[in-house]
Amino acid sequence: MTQALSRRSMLHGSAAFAMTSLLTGGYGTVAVSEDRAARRTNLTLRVQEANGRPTYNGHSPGPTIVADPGDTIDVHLINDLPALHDDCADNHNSFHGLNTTNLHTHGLHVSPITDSSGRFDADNVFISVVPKNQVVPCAEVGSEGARTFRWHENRFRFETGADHPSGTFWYHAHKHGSTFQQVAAGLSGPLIIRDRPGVMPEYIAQASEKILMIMNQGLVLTDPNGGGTVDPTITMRPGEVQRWRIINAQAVGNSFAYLRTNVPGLEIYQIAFDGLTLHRRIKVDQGNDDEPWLNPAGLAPGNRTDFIVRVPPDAKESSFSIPVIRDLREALGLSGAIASEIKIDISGSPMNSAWSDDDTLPGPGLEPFNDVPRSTREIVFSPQFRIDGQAYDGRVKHTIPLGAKEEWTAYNNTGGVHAFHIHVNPFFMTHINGIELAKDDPLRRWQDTVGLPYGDDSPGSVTFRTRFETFAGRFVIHCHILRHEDLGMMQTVEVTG
Ligand SMILES: [Cu+2]
Repeated sequence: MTQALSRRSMLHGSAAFAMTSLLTGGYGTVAVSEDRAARRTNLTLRVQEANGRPTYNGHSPGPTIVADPGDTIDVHLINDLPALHDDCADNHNSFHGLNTTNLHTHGLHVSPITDSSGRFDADNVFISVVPKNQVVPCAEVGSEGARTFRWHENRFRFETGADHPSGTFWYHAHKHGSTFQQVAAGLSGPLIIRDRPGVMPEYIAQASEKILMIMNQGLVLTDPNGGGTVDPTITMRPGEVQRWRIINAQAVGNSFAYLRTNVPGLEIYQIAFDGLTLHRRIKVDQGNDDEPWLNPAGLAPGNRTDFIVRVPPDAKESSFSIPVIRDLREALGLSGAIASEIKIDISGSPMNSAWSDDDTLPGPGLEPFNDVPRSTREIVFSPQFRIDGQAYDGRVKHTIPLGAKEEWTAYNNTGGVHAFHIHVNPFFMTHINGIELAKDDPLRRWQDTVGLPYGDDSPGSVTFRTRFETFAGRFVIHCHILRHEDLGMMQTVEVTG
């Protein structure tokens, strides 16, 4: 049994925590309990080949990491891949260092450098964990952004704050030059920050949960220990309510994905995006092949969505499928994309799951972002996998004071599809193509990755507001079509303070 599982069973048996205070300012505005000591989640991720592909502990996806807000997550990463001695490439924006790896906690608000003691690496993607006996004859990236090499193994420590949002996150390899191939092979896994007791409506708190990862091999119903079932059958009883946490972990082609949710026989509601709970649930019943950035349940690579799925209490026995559209091609658009599917079996005696007709949800627990920041910044996704006309060179492109509030506009003048992702801090979307999203538009929301619209004649754009909170240090923004990242579509940001 893994640590994640034993922790889960232990915590299921523990008493509910008293909600005793309201923490304001800082990262968020959330109720936190004062009588709850932060705890530690430990696990080992051994990167090893299985069936000719890199895996975590022999599985793809890796085991589910489960923690509570405020917990510390310790990961002992061991790189047992064979040494390739290929870390020094003439062109740092080509595929290289293919068996060198590291670990990124996608969407977590944690330090991009080290833990608070300075002894352990945190969410630092400039770390390279090389295979045993690897020879690394030169630093990989220019002097200003030189990588730090760790031999064979490394201990990462991710310290979440007590005010960390609860939700669906994920982890994956993020070593520049091997990110695409390693994530494509399956070096990723779910990372769940559990809901604070008493915050979610009862029908969500009581729903049984499934974690679904959209991966190169198809749609995977994950096993908490790692691995899972591709294109699974999910059996539900009349009246049953389930929570599906869906992670788009693909790394091939355009990597966009969505579920065709206009299936008769199920009610599907979106309750969270990118691990951040919405203020209102949204009934999703899309059947059209909208441009993915206009479908609130559409997933750019890296995005997550949480669905509440309900079988009407009077449903009859039936079987049907939910198509999962996965755009695996390098060309534009979604038509002709490959479909996976979730098979649904409605059977068994009716059950009386908790339900509510109230659409209200608690929201992400982040301080609302109502004022327009005075500081603005523009970046341009440009042709040949560049940002602002330059391929990644490791140097700091944006220096931002800690605590800054900024409005960013990311333009896409490539005529092709890309996905903007920033580490450490999420952002609040306000405009698409310069047009402000209405207050009640489901796309006006927090997220950490966003598909960039593109036009044939003029650049597409997204505009968002973000705060650079809590953590100083260097981290990256990049295209989450990971092939593009490896080929140079990445920049280094430094938060100073
Ligand atoms: Cu891209």
